Amino acid sequence: MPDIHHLRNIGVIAHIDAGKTTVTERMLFYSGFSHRVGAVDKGTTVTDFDPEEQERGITINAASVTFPWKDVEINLIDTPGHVDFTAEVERSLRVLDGGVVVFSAREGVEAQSETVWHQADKYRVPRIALINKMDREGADFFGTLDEIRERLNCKPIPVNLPIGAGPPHLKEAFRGLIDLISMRMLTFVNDNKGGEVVESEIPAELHDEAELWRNQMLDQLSMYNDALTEIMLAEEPVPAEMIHRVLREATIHNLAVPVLCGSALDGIGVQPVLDAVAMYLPSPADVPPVEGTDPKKPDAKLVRKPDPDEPFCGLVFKIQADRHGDLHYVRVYSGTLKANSRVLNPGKDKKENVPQLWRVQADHRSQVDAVSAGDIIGIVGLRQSITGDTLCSTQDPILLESIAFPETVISMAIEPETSTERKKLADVLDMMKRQDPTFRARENEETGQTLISGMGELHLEVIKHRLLRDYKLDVRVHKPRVSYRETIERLVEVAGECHRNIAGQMLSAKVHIRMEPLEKRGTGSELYRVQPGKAASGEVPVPLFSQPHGTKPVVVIVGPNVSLPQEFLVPAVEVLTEQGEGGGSLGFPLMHVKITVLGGEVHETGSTDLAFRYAAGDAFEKGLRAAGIVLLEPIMRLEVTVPDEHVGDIVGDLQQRRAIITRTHTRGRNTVIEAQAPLANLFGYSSAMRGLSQGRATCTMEPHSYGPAPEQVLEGFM
Ligand SMILES: Nc1nc2c(ncn2[C@@H]2O[C@H](COP(=O)(O)OP(=O)(O)OP(=O)(O)O)[C@@H](O)[C@H]2O)c(=O)[nH]1
Ligand SMILES: [Mg+2]
Repeated sequence: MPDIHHLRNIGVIAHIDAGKTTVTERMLFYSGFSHRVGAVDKGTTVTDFDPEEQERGITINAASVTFPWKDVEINLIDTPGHVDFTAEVERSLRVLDGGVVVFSAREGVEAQSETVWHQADKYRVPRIALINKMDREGADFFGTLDEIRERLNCKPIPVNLPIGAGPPHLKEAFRGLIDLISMRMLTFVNDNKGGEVVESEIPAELHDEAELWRNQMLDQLSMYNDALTEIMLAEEPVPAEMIHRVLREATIHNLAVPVLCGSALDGIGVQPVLDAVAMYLPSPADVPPVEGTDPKKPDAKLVRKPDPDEPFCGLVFKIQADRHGDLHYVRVYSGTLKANSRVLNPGKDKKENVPQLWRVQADHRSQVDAVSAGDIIGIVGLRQSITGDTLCSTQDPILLESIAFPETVISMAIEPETSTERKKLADVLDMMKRQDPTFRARENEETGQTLISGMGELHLEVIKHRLLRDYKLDVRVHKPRVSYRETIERLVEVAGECHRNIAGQMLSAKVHIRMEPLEKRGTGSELYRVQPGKAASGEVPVPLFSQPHGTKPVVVIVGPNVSLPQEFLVPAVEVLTEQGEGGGSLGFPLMHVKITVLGGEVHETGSTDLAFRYAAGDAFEKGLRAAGIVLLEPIMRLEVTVPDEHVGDIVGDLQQRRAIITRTHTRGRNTVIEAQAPLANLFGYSSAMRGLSQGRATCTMEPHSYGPAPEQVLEGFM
């Protein structure tokens, strides 16, 4: 097991097609992990091993590999760039310590680069940037650098400069780098033997430019370190070791982003990226201790240091189903985890056996006996845990923050052709749900149809392929449509009652509730737990959990002065929560709704647990009826990049699709149009857009929010 200081957990993140998988493939080759360089376009890379990925030439699943580079061991996750698979990026960034952000020197900072950048900001993940594809026609290192600075609002510091730009047939083709720290020229032997890096003198004609950029780098770095400033003021040479140290500190504290350049396809500039990973990105020991709460006392904050001798804790961030059983990927934050041990899942208050530990190498794996703080490992044999769950030592419980995933926006009805297929379908869908937290499937017993939902057209298309091709299920698949949600229109206060004669006993109870629309999603701090067995009277409610990115669409709380006994309050809250999760008046999932239990009436006889369940159910129904329906539809954020001469056509078409154009700006010879539009009007948009621009416009879209649907759509459901 490597020493923690020599470990790097990193993710490669970027817009689709920037070259993440190609960079990864080269890294694996130069590290000696693999003996040949695979190509994305031939479907032969290590990390795009899924046939679906190989056919489409894009990454769909985040794949992890571990390889050595000089004296460090790198756990790397190659993430997908397509927005439909953004959850893969989210969960990877949640558990990684550093990121390599890849940009295309030709396209610059694209829409999804901004999205992944902000995801990395959210988890405060230190980054280095690679400006890739320097060999492409129109590659612009300095233009991309400016965009990184301006659009991503950060302090990029180039540590190498390109020599030339563009494809080999150009006179000034991209052919190597100047290392601004060693002030040497680097060229790269692109052969099958492991790729040698050749150092030489900087050509005389490039010397001044190199000096200029080195001085800029030192000026920027001097802001972070007084000793460096003093050396510079004294006009003495700054030692390379000092530059590395200051840059490392600045990077780890998210103050600066080292920028490199290269062409992964031609094998130029990849080894310096590996050096930069080792040199500037943090080891698990460099990041702050992980924070969590005591599962029994949610207000009590706990921390665990990244130390093998601390009590064990880790987070499940991914599940991969497999015929030998599910493989749970876990980031170990503290302590040591051994095979054949027992751990606690504190969120579910369940103990779990950990029979086997596996180190995963893309589609291969090897068994290990133990793993310690800072590492990433696969566990086979867990039964209860799902993505986002904490695992910890049974003696020293700690609950870590879970991972929040976005809401689905698009649905598709599927139905089994025969009843024997039904069971098979249900099993496969269950497995898919375990693997993919942004995939939902719900069976409608009346129609026999199952509604599956996901993040976009491509997401559902990939799932459809899996069902039909990989699992050979005989199912009919309908056209995709948008995933609607419901919320309520106004605040209401209602009383739900129960007067029922059940098995000769008269049951009676009354529950008062308030139901109100929430402007935004409920946050964790608004969630309260009723502690079974304790009187709730006059008690300040206890937060259930604190989850800043809380995704509870329906929040149920108990008002401060409720004097109902716990034995009735608990079932009432349970029913309200269940009903809230069950959907609204039109059967769509509810969101942005808060329900407060205001009180209730206990009758001398007949007030039982069951009576309160009925009364709460009645209150929920009455509340929904009185509060009015608002049908919500998904609104997408679009970014269309289009040559100037086609802007008019694209804008006209967007307006017809009820789009609101939020901003336009120019990038090179193109106009970038940013807009928001209902997903319902965007089906088939990519091909329409290509038609209007003779194939020259490109577009990305991602879910933005849910907004009220037009009246006629609502009427269609009434
Ligand atoms: N010319 C050139 N092409 C490159 C370079 N790097 C990658 N490509 C090509 O760009 C395309 C996309 O590369 P990938 O490595 O799949 O990009 P990715 O970022 O992994 O894409 P997704 O995983 O789908 O988001 C492929 O056709 C690569 O061959 C490069 O440095 N120069
Ligand atoms: Mg890829």
